[in-house]
Amino acid sequence: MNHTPTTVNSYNEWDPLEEVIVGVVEGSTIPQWHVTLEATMPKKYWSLFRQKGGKLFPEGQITAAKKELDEFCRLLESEGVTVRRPDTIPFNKPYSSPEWTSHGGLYAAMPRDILLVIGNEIIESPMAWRSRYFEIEAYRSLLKDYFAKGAKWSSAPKPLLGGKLYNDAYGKNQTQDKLEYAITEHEPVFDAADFIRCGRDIFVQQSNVTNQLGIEWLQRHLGSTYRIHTLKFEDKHPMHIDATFMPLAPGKLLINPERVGQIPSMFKGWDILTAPRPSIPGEHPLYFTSKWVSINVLMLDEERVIVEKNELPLIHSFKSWGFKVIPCSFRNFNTFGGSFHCATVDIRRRGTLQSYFD
Ligand code: DAV
Repeated sequence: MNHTPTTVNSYNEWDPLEEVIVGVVEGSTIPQWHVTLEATMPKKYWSLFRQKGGKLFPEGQITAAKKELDEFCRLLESEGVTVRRPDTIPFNKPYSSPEWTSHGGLYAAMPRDILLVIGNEIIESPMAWRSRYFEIEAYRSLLKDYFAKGAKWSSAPKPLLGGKLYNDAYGKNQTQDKLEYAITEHEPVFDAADFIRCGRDIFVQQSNVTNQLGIEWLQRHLGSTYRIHTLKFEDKHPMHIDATFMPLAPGKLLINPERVGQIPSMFKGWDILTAPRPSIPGEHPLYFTSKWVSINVLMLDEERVIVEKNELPLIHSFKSWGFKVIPCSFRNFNTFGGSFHCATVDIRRRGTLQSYFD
């Protein structure tokens, strides 16, 4: 077997990007209604999830998003990045476990949610949504290929997603000062997108898909080489850190001003880049996120950043902070719940494990 230690190699969000997985949107299915959606999804679309869970998203929206994704892939390739795609599978098929059933899955549009790359290791996340239980299927051929080429391939303990994992009382007694979550500590769960990597230091938020046991599992799995820091934000519906807190390069931290109050003391001395308000129009459908998906950008290295073409205030800010902006159309993809960071997972960045906080 040909073991190339450099096949999978990524420690942070900014070393020069050499290879990336970009999601696919074909087969995207409306997730079935569940308390974990109640805790995170825009109210405007609750009735859609309730009524149409298990059915494909409208074809026109899928086609428009696919066009942008394909264009994004061409852009990455023109910047010298190798692009790999997951398999296209239909997610509108029901399945069940001994305890529960799901009308269908979700999609393979957001590799950042499901795969966590730390160094030469790819970790499959134990995701909390029942509609994402078999999502990994779309990535298995890629994972087998990376494994054959020498990558370390792991999976967190397979969660059972039974009733005890969920907080059925969610929303019924929420008070101003105490944040409650839709999930309990019954078993470890996390989405990879609640973690953001800065070399030896990894930052995470506890959320409606990531519990303390999931965070503890990852810390013990990675061992003392890495330090996982749990951060708290002013976000009543947390799910995924990457529209809130985005370390972009050594010494440069992009923040969502509505959610980040106190800057963690470790970031003393860093430039704190306060994102301008998103400019996405109110009528544009965003089934899964807030408008702050605007700051879900992808770094190609410490300078080049891919930003949605219509986010003019953000583009202006990035330029004034000294970045080289690469604009790309992605509004129709945003509809499905993410932007350039969510739609990708870095497989290889040219760099080594370092500490940025000593
Ligand atoms: O609405 O801020 C966006 C992140 C999606 N992965 C939000 C969540």
